[in-house]
Amino acid sequence: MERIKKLIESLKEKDIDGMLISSRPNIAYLTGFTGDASRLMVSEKGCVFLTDGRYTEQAGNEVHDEIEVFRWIDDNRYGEESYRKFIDEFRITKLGFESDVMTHAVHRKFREGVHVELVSTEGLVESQRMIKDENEVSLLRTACNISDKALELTLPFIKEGVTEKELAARLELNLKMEGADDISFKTIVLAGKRTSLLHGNPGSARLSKGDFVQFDFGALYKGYHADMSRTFVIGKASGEQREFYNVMQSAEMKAVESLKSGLKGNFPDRIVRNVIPEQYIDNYYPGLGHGVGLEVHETPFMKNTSDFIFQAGMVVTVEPGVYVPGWGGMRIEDTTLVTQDGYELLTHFPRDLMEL
Ligand SMILES: [Mn+2]
Repeated sequence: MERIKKLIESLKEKDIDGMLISSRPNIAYLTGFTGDASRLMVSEKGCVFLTDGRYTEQAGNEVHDEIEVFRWIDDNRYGEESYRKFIDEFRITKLGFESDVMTHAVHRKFREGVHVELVSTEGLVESQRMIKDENEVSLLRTACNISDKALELTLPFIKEGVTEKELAARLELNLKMEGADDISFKTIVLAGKRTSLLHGNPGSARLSKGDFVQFDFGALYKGYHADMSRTFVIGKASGEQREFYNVMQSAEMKAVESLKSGLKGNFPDRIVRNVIPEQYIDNYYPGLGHGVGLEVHETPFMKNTSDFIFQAGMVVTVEPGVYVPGWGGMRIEDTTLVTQDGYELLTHFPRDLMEL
């Protein structure tokens, strides 16, 4: 309930006396609920969790005791009656909503049927979620450990003749066998020239000697996402590949090592731009990293225009990448905890070039 109290404080500052939460990760963060198709209404006078018949029992078990669990009137998720009942009961006059989540259609229905002043808000819960507490860090640590272990178990299968799809399947099996509840996001395995695709889908082409092979993946553990990338070479690396790899490895480590509480959000990007040689700089992808937690991509986002300030407890990815269309690309990515004096890497898989 500490988290809801904090949210109510930030609502007061905006002169809002209630808020409707529709975002699934925000609801999970505030209530402990792990399902979907639900809404949460918070106010100082009471909080209600609205859901349908599929989730009432689960919500009864998971949602904090102080929050009433209520099944939609007539099972109508967007019907006004359920909301009106609690807006009246909690005497809400100004209801905040998440402007980047609520659809235009639902907003219109509310405006017509609920008769309360609707106030657009953005990022209120997300900004709380930026700073992870001890329990969240420990869940992220587990998700990252599973990811490290799964990649290690996949190493013997990474060789000439295997396909990207087969490697993705093998890695996903290993993630689950090591205890992941699910994969964190669609596994990316790309080889050869296809490595320039950044987020391409694994295909059926067979790996050949001399290919770069890029992995970007993670474990989902109790709602928390790991996110990491590694690039290998099949057989012997060429001089050019080795040089390119070393530059990208050094860019990543220098950016990671710069992290600490109080630093401005665009600083690691400046470091990376200083490490990457002139010839590659036009192919540097400017999204250097992102927050990671209940969502695989969440605030803060690290790029050259970021003006947030790093704070202890933020967990971010660092993933400088260079992608040359028709030639290939690579990134090394780690999930990293920002601390008071520096950083702690949560993913540990070796970063030195591996020729497999
Ligand atoms: Mn990432």
